[in-house]
Amino acid sequence: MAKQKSTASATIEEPACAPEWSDILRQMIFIRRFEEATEREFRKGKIGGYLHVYSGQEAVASGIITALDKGDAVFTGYRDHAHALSLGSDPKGVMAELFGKGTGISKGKGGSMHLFDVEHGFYGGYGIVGGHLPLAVGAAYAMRYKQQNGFVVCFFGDGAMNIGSFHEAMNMCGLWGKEGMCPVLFVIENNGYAMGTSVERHSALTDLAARVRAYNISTEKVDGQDVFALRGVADRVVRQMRETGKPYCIEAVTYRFSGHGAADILQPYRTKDEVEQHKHRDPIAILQNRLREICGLGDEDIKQMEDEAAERVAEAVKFAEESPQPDPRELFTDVVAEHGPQPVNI
Ligand SMILES: Cc1ncc(C[n+]2csc(CCOP(=O)(O)OP(=O)(O)O)c2C)c(N)n1
Ligand SMILES: [Mg+2]
Repeated sequence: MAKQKSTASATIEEPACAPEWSDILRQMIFIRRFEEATEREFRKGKIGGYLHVYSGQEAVASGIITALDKGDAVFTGYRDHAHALSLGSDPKGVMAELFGKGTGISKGKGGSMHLFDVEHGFYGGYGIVGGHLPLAVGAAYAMRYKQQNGFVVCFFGDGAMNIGSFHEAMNMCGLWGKEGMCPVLFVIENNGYAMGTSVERHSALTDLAARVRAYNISTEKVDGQDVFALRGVADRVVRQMRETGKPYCIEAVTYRFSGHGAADILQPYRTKDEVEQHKHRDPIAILQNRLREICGLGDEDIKQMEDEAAERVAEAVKFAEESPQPDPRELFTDVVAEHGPQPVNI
Protein backbone atom coordinates (compact mmCIF):
# COMPACT_ATOMS: atom_id res chain seq x y z
CA MET A 1 0.00 0.00 0.00
CA ALA A 2 1.41 3.39 -0.99
CA LYS A 3 2.29 5.89 1.74
CA GLN A 4 -0.04 8.82 2.36
CA LYS A 5 1.33 12.30 1.92
CA SER A 6 -0.30 15.40 3.28
CA THR A 7 -0.44 18.54 1.04
CA ALA A 8 -1.64 22.04 1.87
CA SER A 9 -5.26 20.98 1.60
CA ALA A 10 -5.56 17.37 0.67
CA THR A 11 -4.18 13.92 1.34
CA ILE A 12 -2.99 12.14 -1.76
CA GLU A 13 -1.58 8.72 -2.46
CA GLU A 14 2.17 8.85 -2.86
CA PRO A 15 2.79 7.12 -6.19
CA ALA A 16 5.09 4.19 -6.63
CA CYS A 17 8.15 4.37 -8.87
CA ALA A 18 7.16 4.62 -12.54
CA PRO A 19 9.34 5.47 -15.56
CA GLU A 20 7.18 8.54 -16.16
CA TRP A 21 8.62 10.26 -13.08
CA SER A 22 12.10 10.14 -14.60
CA ASP A 23 10.68 11.68 -17.77
CA ILE A 24 9.15 14.47 -15.71
CA LEU A 25 12.44 15.07 -13.89
CA ARG A 26 14.27 15.12 -17.25
CA GLN A 27 11.76 17.67 -18.51
CA MET A 28 12.05 19.91 -15.46
CA ILE A 29 15.86 19.89 -15.61
CA PHE A 30 15.69 20.72 -19.31
CA ILE A 31 13.31 23.64 -18.68
CA ARG A 32 15.60 25.05 -15.95
CA ARG A 33 18.67 24.88 -18.21
CA PHE A 34 16.69 26.32 -21.12
CA GLU A 35 15.61 29.28 -18.96
CA GLU A 36 19.15 29.88 -17.74
CA ALA A 37 20.31 29.95 -21.36
CA THR A 38 17.62 32.49 -22.29
CA GLU A 39 18.83 34.77 -19.49
CA ARG A 40 22.42 34.48 -20.75
CA GLU A 41 21.39 35.17 -24.35
CA PHE A 42 19.34 38.17 -23.22
CA ARG A 43 22.39 39.64 -21.46
CA LYS A 44 24.42 39.12 -24.64
CA GLY A 45 21.82 41.11 -26.54
CA LYS A 46 20.69 38.15 -28.64
CA ILE A 47 17.17 38.20 -27.18
CA GLY A 48 15.34 41.52 -27.20
CA GLY A 49 12.13 42.84 -25.67
CA TYR A 50 10.81 41.16 -22.56
CA LEU A 51 11.92 37.91 -20.97
CA HIS A 52 10.23 36.28 -17.97
CA VAL A 53 11.66 32.95 -16.88
CA TYR A 54 9.95 30.13 -14.98
CA SER A 55 12.87 28.97 -12.79
CA GLY A 56 11.55 27.72 -9.45
CA GLN A 57 8.04 27.10 -10.76
CA GLU A 58 8.73 24.09 -13.05
CA ALA A 59 6.69 21.60 -11.03
CA VAL A 60 3.50 23.53 -11.73
CA ALA A 61 3.59 23.37 -15.55
CA SER A 62 5.07 19.86 -15.61
CA GLY A 63 2.74 18.43 -12.97
CA ILE A 64 -0.39 19.67 -14.69
CA ILE A 65 0.52 19.41 -18.37
CA THR A 66 1.76 15.82 -18.19
CA ALA A 67 -1.76 14.84 -17.05
CA LEU A 68 -3.35 16.11 -20.30
CA ASP A 69 -4.33 14.39 -23.52
CA LYS A 70 -4.18 15.40 -27.15
CA GLY A 71 -7.12 17.69 -27.91
CA ASP A 72 -6.83 19.61 -24.63
CA ALA A 73 -5.91 23.28 -24.86
CA VAL A 74 -3.53 25.30 -22.70
CA PHE A 75 -3.54 29.08 -22.20
CA THR A 76 -1.10 31.08 -20.07
CA GLY A 77 0.38 34.54 -19.63
CA TYR A 78 3.78 35.81 -20.68
CA ARG A 79 5.88 33.50 -18.44
CA ASP A 80 5.20 30.85 -21.03
CA HIS A 81 8.35 29.00 -22.17
CA ALA A 82 7.84 26.08 -19.77
CA HIS A 83 4.27 25.51 -20.88
CA ALA A 84 5.23 25.28 -24.55
CA LEU A 85 8.15 22.98 -23.79
CA SER A 86 6.05 20.75 -21.50
CA LEU A 87 3.46 20.41 -24.26
CA GLY A 88 6.13 19.21 -26.65
CA SER A 89 6.91 22.31 -28.72
CA ASP A 90 10.26 22.06 -30.45
CA PRO A 91 12.87 23.77 -28.20
CA LYS A 92 14.69 25.01 -31.30
CA GLY A 93 11.54 26.77 -32.51
CA VAL A 94 10.94 28.21 -29.03
CA MET A 95 14.49 29.54 -28.74
CA ALA A 96 14.36 30.92 -32.29
CA GLU A 97 11.13 32.73 -31.39
CA LEU A 98 12.90 34.38 -28.46
CA PHE A 99 15.65 35.44 -30.85
CA GLY A 100 12.97 36.95 -33.14
CA LYS A 101 13.92 34.66 -36.01
CA GLY A 102 11.73 33.50 -38.90
CA THR A 103 12.06 29.86 -37.78
CA GLY A 104 10.47 30.65 -34.42
CA ILE A 105 7.20 28.97 -33.46
CA SER A 106 5.37 32.29 -33.96
CA LYS A 107 7.55 33.08 -37.02
CA GLY A 108 9.57 35.53 -34.93
CA LYS A 109 6.61 37.89 -34.58
CA GLY A 110 5.68 37.08 -31.01
CA GLY A 111 8.86 36.82 -28.99
CA SER A 112 9.06 35.46 -25.47
CA MET A 113 5.58 36.52 -24.38
CA HIS A 114 3.63 35.27 -27.39
CA LEU A 115 4.52 31.66 -28.03
CA PHE A 116 1.73 29.82 -29.84
CA ASP A 117 1.66 26.22 -31.07
CA VAL A 118 -1.79 24.89 -31.87
CA GLU A 119 -0.42 21.57 -33.10
CA HIS A 120 0.69 20.84 -29.53
CA GLY A 121 -2.43 22.33 -27.91
CA PHE A 122 -0.76 25.59 -26.93
CA TYR A 123 -3.03 28.61 -27.44
CA GLY A 124 -0.58 31.22 -26.04
CA GLY A 125 1.37 33.15 -24.57
CA TYR A 126 -0.31 36.60 -23.69
CA GLY A 127 1.32 39.86 -22.56
CA ILE A 128 -1.81 41.56 -21.23
CA VAL A 129 -2.06 40.40 -17.63
CA GLY A 130 -5.26 38.35 -17.23
CA GLY A 131 -6.31 39.03 -20.83
CA HIS A 132 -6.27 35.35 -21.69
CA LEU A 133 -8.80 34.24 -19.10
CA PRO A 134 -11.90 35.17 -21.12
CA LEU A 135 -10.33 33.48 -24.17
CA ALA A 136 -9.83 30.25 -22.21
CA VAL A 137 -13.44 30.34 -21.00
CA GLY A 138 -14.73 30.91 -24.54
CA ALA A 139 -12.60 28.05 -25.84
CA ALA A 140 -13.98 25.66 -23.20
CA TYR A 141 -17.54 26.66 -23.99
CA ALA A 142 -16.86 26.13 -27.71
CA MET A 143 -15.47 22.65 -27.06
CA ARG A 144 -18.59 21.60 -25.19
CA TYR A 145 -20.86 23.27 -27.75
CA LYS A 146 -19.14 21.24 -30.47
CA GLN A 147 -19.36 18.15 -28.26
CA GLN A 148 -15.59 17.66 -28.18
CA ASN A 149 -14.11 15.64 -25.36
CA GLY A 150 -11.18 17.98 -24.58
CA PHE A 151 -10.94 20.64 -21.99
CA VAL A 152 -8.93 23.77 -21.24
CA VAL A 153 -6.20 24.55 -18.73
CA CYS A 154 -5.69 28.21 -17.95
CA PHE A 155 -2.59 29.21 -15.97
CA PHE A 156 -2.31 32.71 -14.47
CA GLY A 157 -0.44 34.53 -11.74
CA ASP A 158 -1.61 35.90 -8.41
CA GLY A 159 -1.40 39.43 -9.82
CA ALA A 160 -3.74 38.58 -12.69
CA MET A 161 -6.55 38.13 -10.16
CA ASN A 162 -6.82 41.89 -9.72
CA ILE A 163 -7.88 42.70 -13.26
CA GLY A 164 -11.52 43.00 -14.32
CA SER A 165 -11.28 40.28 -16.95
CA PHE A 166 -10.46 37.75 -14.20
CA HIS A 167 -13.82 38.42 -12.54
CA GLU A 168 -15.73 38.46 -15.83
CA ALA A 169 -14.20 35.16 -16.90
CA MET A 170 -14.79 33.48 -13.52
CA ASN A 171 -18.40 34.60 -13.43
CA MET A 172 -19.21 33.32 -16.92
CA CYS A 173 -17.38 30.07 -16.30
CA GLY A 174 -19.10 29.51 -12.96
CA LEU A 175 -22.43 30.18 -14.63
CA TRP A 176 -21.89 28.02 -17.73
CA GLY A 177 -20.28 25.39 -15.55
CA LYS A 178 -23.62 24.78 -13.80
CA GLU A 179 -24.84 23.36 -17.12
CA GLY A 180 -21.61 21.40 -17.64
CA MET A 181 -20.53 23.80 -20.38
CA CYS A 182 -17.26 25.22 -19.06
CA PRO A 183 -14.51 22.68 -18.35
CA VAL A 184 -11.61 25.03 -17.53
CA LEU A 185 -8.97 23.98 -15.06
CA PHE A 186 -7.75 27.30 -13.67
CA VAL A 187 -4.25 27.09 -12.21
CA ILE A 188 -3.17 30.00 -10.04
CA GLU A 189 0.63 30.16 -10.14
CA ASN A 190 0.86 31.92 -6.80
CA ASN A 191 4.54 32.88 -6.66
CA GLY A 192 3.94 35.51 -4.00
CA TYR A 193 4.54 38.56 -6.18
CA ALA A 194 3.08 40.58 -9.02
CA MET A 195 6.24 42.25 -10.34
CA GLY A 196 7.55 43.92 -7.15
CA THR A 197 4.30 43.83 -5.17
CA SER A 198 3.71 40.99 -2.74
CA VAL A 199 0.34 39.24 -2.47
CA GLU A 200 -0.12 40.86 0.97
CA ARG A 201 0.21 44.28 -0.64
CA HIS A 202 -1.86 43.63 -3.78
CA SER A 203 -4.78 41.50 -2.66
CA ALA A 204 -7.38 42.50 -0.06
CA LEU A 205 -7.97 38.79 0.55
CA THR A 206 -4.79 36.73 0.64
CA ASP A 207 -6.65 33.42 0.46
CA LEU A 208 -6.60 33.63 -3.34
CA ALA A 209 -8.61 30.47 -3.97
CA ALA A 210 -11.45 31.95 -1.90
CA ARG A 211 -11.85 34.62 -4.57
CA VAL A 212 -12.48 31.89 -7.14
CA ARG A 213 -14.96 30.09 -4.88
CA ALA A 214 -16.99 33.30 -4.88
CA TYR A 215 -17.91 32.36 -8.46
CA ASN A 216 -19.20 28.91 -7.55
CA ILE A 217 -16.00 27.17 -8.69
CA SER A 218 -14.43 24.51 -6.44
CA THR A 219 -10.80 25.01 -5.49
CA GLU A 220 -7.87 23.22 -3.94
CA LYS A 221 -4.57 24.58 -2.59
CA VAL A 222 -1.51 22.52 -3.50
CA ASP A 223 2.20 22.67 -2.73
CA GLY A 224 3.47 24.04 -6.04
CA GLN A 225 7.04 22.83 -5.41
CA ASP A 226 5.97 19.20 -5.22
CA VAL A 227 5.30 17.73 -8.64
CA PHE A 228 3.92 14.55 -7.05
CA ALA A 229 1.24 16.54 -5.28
CA LEU A 230 0.37 18.53 -8.39
CA ARG A 231 0.22 15.54 -10.69
CA GLY A 232 -1.86 13.60 -8.15
CA VAL A 233 -4.44 16.37 -7.98
CA ALA A 234 -4.35 16.91 -11.76
CA ASP A 235 -5.00 13.23 -12.53
CA ARG A 236 -8.06 13.18 -10.32
CA VAL A 237 -9.45 16.55 -11.37
CA VAL A 238 -8.91 16.08 -15.10
CA ARG A 239 -10.85 12.80 -15.06
CA GLN A 240 -13.66 14.42 -13.13
CA MET A 241 -13.84 17.51 -15.36
CA ARG A 242 -14.03 15.55 -18.61
CA GLU A 243 -17.17 13.97 -17.21
CA THR A 244 -18.86 16.93 -15.58
CA GLY A 245 -17.87 19.80 -17.88
CA LYS A 246 -17.51 21.96 -14.78
CA PRO A 247 -14.60 24.28 -13.98
CA TYR A 248 -12.13 23.70 -11.17
CA CYS A 249 -9.26 25.71 -9.72
CA ILE A 250 -5.90 24.68 -8.30
CA GLU A 251 -3.93 27.26 -6.34
CA ALA A 252 -0.30 26.18 -6.66
CA VAL A 253 1.85 27.88 -4.04
CA THR A 254 5.23 28.40 -5.65
CA TYR A 255 8.14 30.84 -5.88
CA ARG A 256 10.16 32.37 -8.70
CA PHE A 257 13.91 32.22 -8.24
CA SER A 258 14.83 34.86 -10.86
CA GLY A 259 13.68 38.46 -11.09
CA HIS A 260 10.23 39.24 -12.44
CA GLY A 261 11.72 39.84 -15.88
CA ALA A 262 15.21 40.19 -17.25
CA ALA A 263 15.24 43.90 -16.32
CA ASP A 264 14.48 43.18 -12.65
CA ILE A 265 18.07 42.96 -11.49
CA LEU A 266 18.10 44.63 -8.07
CA GLN A 267 14.84 43.12 -6.76
CA PRO A 268 14.46 45.68 -3.96
CA TYR A 269 11.11 44.21 -2.89
CA ARG A 270 12.64 41.01 -1.43
CA THR A 271 15.83 40.07 0.38
CA LYS A 272 18.52 37.72 -0.89
CA ASP A 273 17.92 35.69 2.24
CA GLU A 274 14.26 35.19 1.34
CA VAL A 275 15.25 33.85 -2.09
CA GLU A 276 17.86 31.56 -0.55
CA GLN A 277 15.31 30.18 1.91
CA HIS A 278 13.00 29.29 -0.96
CA LYS A 279 15.83 27.63 -2.87
CA HIS A 280 15.84 25.01 -0.12
CA ARG A 281 12.53 23.96 -1.64
CA ASP A 282 13.72 23.75 -5.23
CA PRO A 283 11.13 21.60 -7.06
CA ILE A 284 13.85 19.80 -9.02
CA ALA A 285 15.78 18.86 -5.87
CA ILE A 286 12.54 17.73 -4.20
CA LEU A 287 11.73 15.41 -7.11
CA GLN A 288 15.32 14.13 -7.34
CA ASN A 289 15.34 13.27 -3.65
CA ARG A 290 12.02 11.50 -3.89
CA LEU A 291 13.17 9.46 -6.89
CA ARG A 292 16.36 8.53 -5.06
CA GLU A 293 14.13 7.08 -2.34
CA ILE A 294 11.46 5.35 -4.39
CA CYS A 295 13.21 4.54 -7.68
CA GLY A 296 16.82 4.22 -6.61
CA LEU A 297 17.80 7.13 -8.85
CA GLY A 298 21.56 7.71 -8.63
CA ASP A 299 24.11 10.45 -9.33
CA GLU A 300 24.93 8.88 -12.70
CA ASP A 301 21.28 9.08 -13.80
CA ILE A 302 21.12 12.74 -12.82
CA LYS A 303 24.40 13.53 -14.58
CA GLN A 304 23.09 11.89 -17.72
CA MET A 305 19.92 14.03 -17.58
CA GLU A 306 22.00 17.18 -17.01
CA ASP A 307 24.32 16.36 -19.93
CA GLU A 308 21.40 15.69 -22.21
CA ALA A 309 19.73 18.96 -21.19
CA ALA A 310 22.93 20.94 -21.78
CA GLU A 311 23.31 19.41 -25.22
CA ARG A 312 19.70 20.05 -26.27
CA VAL A 313 19.84 23.64 -25.02
CA ALA A 314 23.11 24.27 -26.87
CA GLU A 315 21.54 22.89 -30.06
CA ALA A 316 18.53 25.18 -29.63
CA VAL A 317 20.73 28.26 -29.13
CA LYS A 318 22.85 27.33 -32.16
CA PHE A 319 19.75 26.85 -34.29
CA ALA A 320 18.31 30.20 -33.17
CA GLU A 321 21.57 32.00 -33.77
CA GLU A 322 22.03 30.58 -37.27
CA SER A 323 18.40 31.05 -38.36
CA PRO A 324 17.51 33.85 -40.76
CA GLN A 325 15.63 37.00 -39.82
CA PRO A 326 11.92 36.88 -40.76
CA ASP A 327 11.17 37.74 -44.37
CA PRO A 328 9.93 41.38 -44.49
CA ARG A 329 6.89 40.18 -46.48
CA GLU A 330 5.80 38.34 -43.33
CA LEU A 331 4.77 41.75 -41.97
CA PHE A 332 1.58 41.39 -43.98
CA THR A 333 0.65 37.82 -43.06
CA ASP A 334 -1.18 36.56 -39.96
CA VAL A 335 -2.59 40.03 -39.34
CA VAL A 336 -6.26 39.17 -39.81
CA ALA A 337 -7.96 35.77 -40.09
CA GLU A 338 -8.08 34.58 -43.69
CA HIS A 339 -11.17 32.91 -45.10
CA GLY A 340 -11.10 29.16 -45.53
CA PRO A 341 -9.88 26.41 -43.20
CA GLN A 342 -8.29 27.77 -40.04
CA PRO A 343 -5.46 26.15 -38.13
CA VAL A 344 -7.36 26.62 -34.86
CA ASN A 345 -9.37 23.51 -34.09
CA ILE A 346 -11.41 24.70 -31.13
C1 LIG B 1 -3.22 44.73 -18.14
C2 LIG B 1 -1.79 44.80 -17.69
N1 LIG B 1 -1.48 45.57 -16.62
C3 LIG B 1 -0.19 45.65 -16.20
C4 LIG B 1 0.80 44.97 -16.87
C5 LIG B 1 2.24 45.03 -16.37
N2 LIG B 1 2.56 43.80 -15.70
C6 LIG B 1 3.31 42.86 -16.34
S1 LIG B 1 3.54 41.53 -15.41
C7 LIG B 1 2.68 42.15 -14.12
C8 LIG B 1 2.52 41.36 -12.83
C9 LIG B 1 1.70 40.11 -12.94
O1 LIG B 1 1.95 39.28 -11.85
P1 LIG B 1 1.40 37.82 -11.74
O2 LIG B 1 0.07 37.73 -12.39
O3 LIG B 1 1.47 37.43 -10.31
O4 LIG B 1 2.39 36.94 -12.62
P2 LIG B 1 3.93 36.57 -12.38
O5 LIG B 1 4.74 37.60 -13.12
O6 LIG B 1 4.18 36.58 -10.93
O7 LIG B 1 4.10 35.23 -13.00
C10 LIG B 1 2.21 43.42 -14.42
C11 LIG B 1 1.43 44.24 -13.50
C12 LIG B 1 0.44 44.20 -18.00
N3 LIG B 1 1.32 43.51 -18.70
N4 LIG B 1 -0.87 44.12 -18.39
MG1 LIG C 1 2.90 36.31 -9.32
